[in-house]
Amino acid sequence: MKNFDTTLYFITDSTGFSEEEFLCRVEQALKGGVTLLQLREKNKTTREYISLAQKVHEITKRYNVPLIIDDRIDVAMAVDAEGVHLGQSDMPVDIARRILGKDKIIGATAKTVPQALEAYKNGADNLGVGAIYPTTTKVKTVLTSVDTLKEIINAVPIPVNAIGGLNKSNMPVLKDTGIAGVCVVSAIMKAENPQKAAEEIKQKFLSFK
Ligand code: TZP
Ligand code: MG
Repeated sequence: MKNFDTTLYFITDSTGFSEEEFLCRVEQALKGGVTLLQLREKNKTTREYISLAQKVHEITKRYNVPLIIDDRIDVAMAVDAEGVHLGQSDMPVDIARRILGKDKIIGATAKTVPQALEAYKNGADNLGVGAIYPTTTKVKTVLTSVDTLKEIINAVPIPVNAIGGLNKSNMPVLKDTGIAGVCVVSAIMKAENPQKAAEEIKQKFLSFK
């Protein structure tokens, strides 16, 4: 049985950071209590993506936190990451499951109940739903209402993380939704102190969960 904790799901964005600064921030976030970490790179070559993923994996392993690779099952396999996250234009979940096997974590993006049900039926372990708020992170997305989020949570038995513009101040919107965890990029990545930011976001989430 796969055992992973979706409470504080941190998605990285290396844009604007030197590799050294990026890796340092990743480690600080892990020190702050991140429970699941996704490496998300949109502009790297395959070789660059693998190289960075290897370095990030060395760090996440020390903190016993699963490493999830965004979009790319080849990169995930190359570095023996613990899982992948697949969007609606990425490899279909059932095919990824066939290739990766039952032990890897496969997460999927869902913006509607039918998408959530399909991902679950095809073998997804967890879902990311959003954007709940407008985001400054570079992503093609539309807003998902909290009502739709609740419908998705009620429709599938797998953990759902909310994503998009979330920070410690606006997170209470997730109260009473049944959400399994919060997913953030900039609230940790761009924080003055990523460790403190992670600690505070986690504490806030657990205070109303
Ligand atoms: N998918 C929907 S919103 C988003 C992704 C990858 C980005 C969220 O970033 P932030 O900085 O936490 O708003
Ligand atoms: Mg994707």
